[in-house]
Amino acid sequence: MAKKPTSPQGTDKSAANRKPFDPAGPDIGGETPSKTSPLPKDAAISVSYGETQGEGGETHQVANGDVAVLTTQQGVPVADDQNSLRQGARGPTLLEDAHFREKIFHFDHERIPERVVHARGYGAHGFFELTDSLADVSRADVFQRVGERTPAFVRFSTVAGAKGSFDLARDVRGFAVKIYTKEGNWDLVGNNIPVFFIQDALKFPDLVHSVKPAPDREFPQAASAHDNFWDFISLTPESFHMIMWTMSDRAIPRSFRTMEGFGVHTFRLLDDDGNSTFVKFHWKPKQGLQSVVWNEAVKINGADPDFHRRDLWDAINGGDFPEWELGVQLFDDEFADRFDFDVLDATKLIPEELVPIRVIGRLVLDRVVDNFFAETEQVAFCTQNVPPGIDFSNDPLLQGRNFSYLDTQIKRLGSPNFTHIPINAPKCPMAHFQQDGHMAMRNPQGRVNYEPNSWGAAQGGPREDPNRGFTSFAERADGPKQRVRSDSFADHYSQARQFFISQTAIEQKHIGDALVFELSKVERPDIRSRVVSHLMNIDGTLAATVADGLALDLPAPAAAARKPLANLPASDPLSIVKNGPESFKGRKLGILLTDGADAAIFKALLAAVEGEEAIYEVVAPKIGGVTLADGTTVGAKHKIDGGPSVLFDAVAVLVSVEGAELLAKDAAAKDFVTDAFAHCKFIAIGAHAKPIFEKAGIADDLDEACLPLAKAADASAFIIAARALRHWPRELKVDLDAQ
Ligand code: HDE
Repeated sequence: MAKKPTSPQGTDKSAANRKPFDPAGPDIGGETPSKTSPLPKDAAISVSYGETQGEGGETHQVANGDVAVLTTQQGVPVADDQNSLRQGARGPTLLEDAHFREKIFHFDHERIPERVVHARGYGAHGFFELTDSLADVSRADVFQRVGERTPAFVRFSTVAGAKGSFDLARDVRGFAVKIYTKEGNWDLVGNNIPVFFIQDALKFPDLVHSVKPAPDREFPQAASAHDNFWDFISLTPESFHMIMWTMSDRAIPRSFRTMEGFGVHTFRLLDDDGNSTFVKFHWKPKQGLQSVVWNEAVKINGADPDFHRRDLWDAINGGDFPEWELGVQLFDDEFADRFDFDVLDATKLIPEELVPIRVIGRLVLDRVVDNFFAETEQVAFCTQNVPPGIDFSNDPLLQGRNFSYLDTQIKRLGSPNFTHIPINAPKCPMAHFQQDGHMAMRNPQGRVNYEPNSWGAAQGGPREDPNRGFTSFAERADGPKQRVRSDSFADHYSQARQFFISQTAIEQKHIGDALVFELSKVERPDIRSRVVSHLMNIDGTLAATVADGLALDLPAPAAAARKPLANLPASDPLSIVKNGPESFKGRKLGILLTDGADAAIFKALLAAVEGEEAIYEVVAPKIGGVTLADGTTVGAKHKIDGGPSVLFDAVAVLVSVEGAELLAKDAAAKDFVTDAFAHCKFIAIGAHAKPIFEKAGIADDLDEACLPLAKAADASAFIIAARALRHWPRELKVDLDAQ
């Protein structure tokens, strides 16, 4: 605390009588480093410098035998990190204080620009393991040897929100994978949705400007529910297939672990002879697909804005390593020519029924980052990073991305040497003549930094290798220079309709609800109406539902660039509900517990959870935990108002008679059960819990997914039932829009 000056600044009449101010104060018990109180042996302030320092294996200077001495960036030991150097105890700070200047200077420069899109992300390390050789169609080294593991880093992200926004925005999720192959890094920079809003990269800045906060008011944050976005969308019919996906529950995933990933574009694979096969890449989660419901997402954002990153961190640290299969859809020119749509159009997918997915490997995430900034923030994905054996198609979106990613990394990371940062550096040998620039960590050695040269093999440096090196597919390209969109890109609605009819009834309802919600935030009625005019071309019932939800007259269908639309059949892989998990594994049970609750039932519940390889957290009236009827004490993870039921996949309410009486008066406890009920979760109800449900007003509505937890044997029956994750028929009873 600052001392009130007793004399004009700059004079220090009483200095002789005063001791220098020690912010640690006398009551810290000597645990703060100071000249007079040496560091305790277990003081956790030592600094690890990672790989970039201490290269010669030298040890840091050590105080008292085992704790590193705090130093400046120059390695100068620091004697006092609590007080800047000043002239007299109350005098001015001296410019001479190099430690102070260095520390503040560095702090002032800690921030780098956040990503222009996908700013909020979370990364983890793991590996890719080949399970089926692709040597028949690709010479890529990573696809040759079954069983071989290649290190990988993955960054998941939301698109529109700022770095500090919340995890459960209704948004596309980035699914960017860097695989450190022996022939260079392969960046598969994908999303959790297999199509995109636009067909030409030239429109990307417009799309992103429209969804980001409006430039005058800088809101809304991390949301597409506003005029600018829907204005742009309603004038961009090619976006409507993607809109069906982003209005579906795909845009509010339960976890990064429960979403698919897609390379989106058509790529090429090249074999040793330069033959090409088209390919689309898919990541299929072993955890099954799962999403939350919108009302839940809104509440999760308040209760835990870090819901997704915490989930990934906890799962990996808990040894539950998330895993995805890598699948490929392979096809040739002949298929491309006869397919109803253009395989170069990123607003279209290829249904799995037409080109089945061949699983060729698995991606496992088994290590969290050591340092968020160094790894997750500094990782620089570039779509152009492909090793020999993988190549690009002419998809205009992909071609545009190949420019954008390299360009943006220089802006973000400040130097063309961002490849020298450990997370971006290949793990295979590199040899080239590129040099210098800001922060160059590696430069050519010796006299020769050009080629061709005549210095011979020993001194002349690396040489190109036409056999091993990267080659592009020798595709013939011809035609006039022009700004046109191919007619083969013109059908904007058929696959949107296919997506919609492939959903279960509850998923279709959620799409309608999402559209009504989003458009209800749009202020201009003409924009709302224009959106519905496109829905008319997709599904008449959906259009009517949305129009009704907005109290809008049904508009005429928008003029379609191509008619008639193709009548495509439903495709099961497009639904989340049809591809859900088969167990409660990796899911989280929230147990609302009070003092005096039945110990045997509690233990049975834990055993059932453990048997399913799921996890649980205890929510209690006090964070200190509870004492069960048999005297066992149980720690709590959350106090009730800090652990709402939206954080869990299913809930159990196990209370004593007194506990129920207490909780029946508590708003947070009542929210706990009403939300679990409204979000269609499975609920286990202990013998004494009824008063809480009565006071919450839902006792008479309880259904077959609200199971009794009156005896120990009920526990396993409950967890087995909860494998279904949600009891969707309930939603039709609790949602006004559905009645
Ligand atoms: Fe990106 N995108 N994008 N994008 N994108 C970026 O690169 C861009 C697109 C995707 O975790 C930026 O490093 C253009 C499709 C992911 O670091 C930027 C176009 C897909 C990430 C950029 C697209 C993606 C990005 C911003 C239209 C799915 C996060 C920061 C042609 C296949 C990567 C950065 C990470 C990030 C440009 C469209 C996925 C500006 C021009 C389609 C997962 O370069």
